[in-house]
Amino acid sequence: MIKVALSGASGNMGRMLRTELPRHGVDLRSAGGTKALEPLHPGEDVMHGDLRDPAVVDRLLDGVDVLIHMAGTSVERPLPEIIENNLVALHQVYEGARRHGVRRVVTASSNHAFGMYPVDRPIDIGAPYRPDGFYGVSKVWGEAMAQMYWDKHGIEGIALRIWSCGARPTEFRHLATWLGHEDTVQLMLCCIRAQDVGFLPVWGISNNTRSYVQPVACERIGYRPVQNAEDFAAEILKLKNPIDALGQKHMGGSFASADYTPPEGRPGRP
Ligand code: 15L
Repeated sequence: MIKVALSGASGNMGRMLRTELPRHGVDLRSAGGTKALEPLHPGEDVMHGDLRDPAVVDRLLDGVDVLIHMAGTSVERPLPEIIENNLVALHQVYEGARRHGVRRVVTASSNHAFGMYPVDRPIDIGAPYRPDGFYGVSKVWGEAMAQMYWDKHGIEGIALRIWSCGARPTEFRHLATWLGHEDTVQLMLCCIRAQDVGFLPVWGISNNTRSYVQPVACERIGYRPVQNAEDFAAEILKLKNPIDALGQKHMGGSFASADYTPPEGRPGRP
């Protein structure tokens, strides 16, 4: 049986996956960060700790075939924090994967590595990066790490470019970016079970009519999303869009318009 470790198990996605993956037969070890996880049932394989510490990484990866790495900073934050959590910790995780012979690392990449694309034309999986902040830049770096550890050390890597994971869409942007929970679980099971992926970037998104990416499916791992945010459009369209006008023009939404230099403030402008 494949042994799977899940980091970031106390985060939004992590909490859901920690409950759902074992229901689908996954032998799971779940790791939280600073706070201990309350076991969901007696004997649940849980741990916690700071992944910048190699001893913590060793506990996480002992006997593990596949790591689902969801830990890290998941929003825009000051650069030093992002460097510690998304670069330094990821490096420790990958070195631990080498020590323990982990076969595959599935990392949480993000749509924010592409957030400066305008929303008017869908992008495909080969689109060049256009990050919308330092968080997005850290995800570009994470994808490069995954590629390098596959090419140099033979550790397979799936970079999941996650859009907006949630139980349901709650705002206008989500009509394009939603990743429903049923699809998330299907996606993770595909990432665990697919054969010989090497390094592979995959969109983490549902089958949304207004999707910012095409195609949404990943045939290589057998991921065929079935949820569609359009089913919620009638109620979402009644709500005020919380994103400002500039953010609405970019795939990254509010991440794109934060700390943005307008044309008149750019170099070479009078
Ligand atoms: C992400 O990458 C973030 O982790 C999450 O907080 C959301 O902002 C999401 O993207 C999104 O773009 O909706």
